[in-house]
Amino acid sequence: MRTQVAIIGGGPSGLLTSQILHRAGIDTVVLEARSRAHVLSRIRAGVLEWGTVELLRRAGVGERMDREGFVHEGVFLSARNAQFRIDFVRQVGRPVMVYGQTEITRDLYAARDAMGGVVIDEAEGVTLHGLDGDAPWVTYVKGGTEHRIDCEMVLGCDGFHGVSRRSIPKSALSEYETVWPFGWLGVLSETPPVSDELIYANHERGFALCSMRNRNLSRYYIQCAADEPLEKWPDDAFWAELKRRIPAEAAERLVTGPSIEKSIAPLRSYVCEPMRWGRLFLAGDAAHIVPPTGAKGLNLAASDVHYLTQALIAWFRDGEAEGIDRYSERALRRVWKAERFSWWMTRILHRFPGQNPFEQRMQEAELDYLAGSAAAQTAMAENYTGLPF
Ligand code: RFL
Ligand code: PHB
Repeated sequence: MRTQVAIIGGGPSGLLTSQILHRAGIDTVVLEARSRAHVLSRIRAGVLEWGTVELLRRAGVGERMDREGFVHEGVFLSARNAQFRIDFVRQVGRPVMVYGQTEITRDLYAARDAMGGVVIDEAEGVTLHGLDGDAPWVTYVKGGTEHRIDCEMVLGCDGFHGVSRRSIPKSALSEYETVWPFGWLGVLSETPPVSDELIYANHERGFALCSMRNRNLSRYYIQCAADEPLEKWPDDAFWAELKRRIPAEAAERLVTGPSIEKSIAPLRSYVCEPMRWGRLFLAGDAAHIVPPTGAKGLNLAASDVHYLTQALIAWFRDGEAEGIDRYSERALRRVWKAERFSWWMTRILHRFPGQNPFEQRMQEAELDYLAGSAAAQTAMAENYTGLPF
């Protein structure tokens, strides 16, 4: 098989890239290791920056999001000495959209199918070849047979554990990483959300977050130990712990019910530089990971896709190399700022093992400052709703 662009990974980064390139007349093949049912059952991100919303609309996949998504003009933060709302629209003139990653992936698959896009699922043993030349190729096994795709570019959109980043020689990469000393226990339940807007809570027993997917689907998280067994958290224990950590009036209102999904996610900050090696370009979680506190992971994937598709369109249409040559530098400037914001949100909201009273007071002062300063709220709102592409 031959294509212009081989895309490794059929998550949001890979599908959105394929969709935008196809609309620009560029031929792509997407190789996904898992089944479509598996990809569509993942429960992940929920908050979209306004730039992500606009990118999805431009890609022709915004219709259901605009109909079913929820525009949030602000967010609540709660801590012992401060409980307050940050009004995004007042501070920076733009809201965010609450619309699940699961739904975006579904919309992207439907759009790819409608345009006759090629997405090969259950592709095993994907291997990248000839990345340092100008005629790379990719091999994979499907149904016991090995296949080969010749292409001009390879895009690594295969997440943190994918094969793409590992195909770059270690000596060509710089990696920066912090593993946080806790995880998030997440629960999805078919209950009405406790609040119209998200609540991020700093509590002495640990962080908690109230989020949502729709009017009858809630998503809640509590900080837990990264290596805790899930069996430690039957539904009753989860709800009881969540109630302790969120503001009292929210705890009173909280409607509980059986969990329909429950999982523990470790928290990591990670960046790999550069995001390009020869004919291989990395995008999304393949190149960087943020802790979920700032709701930046999917949004960073979207901004990478924006820079990368613009660069590839200029290259394929006009033979213009400036965009692909500067892709890594452009994307990384935004990546590092989102890393900083996610790191800051994580630091001010969680309980750290061995946190001493001074550090505790620093956290309280950060939150108190944020509660009382329009300047601090503007900075928070500017980052949360998304820095410009
Ligand atoms: P994905 O979604 O991991 O997709 C990569 C795809 O590549 C496939 N793959 C391979 N395919 C072929 N060959 C191989 N060797 C392969 N290896 C892997 C995988 O099967 C998969 O289908 O990466 P992508 O597309 O870059 O998208 C990134 C986002 O998924 C991620 O950043 C977000 O989910 C992060 N995130 C959040 N981001 C936000 O912007 N807002 C949020 O509110 C938010 N909340 C979250 C989150 C992530 C979470 N978890 C569980 C990690 C909440 C949680 C709990
Ligand atoms: C979610 O709804 O899953 C969600 C929302 C905000 C975050 C992280 C996750 O910061």
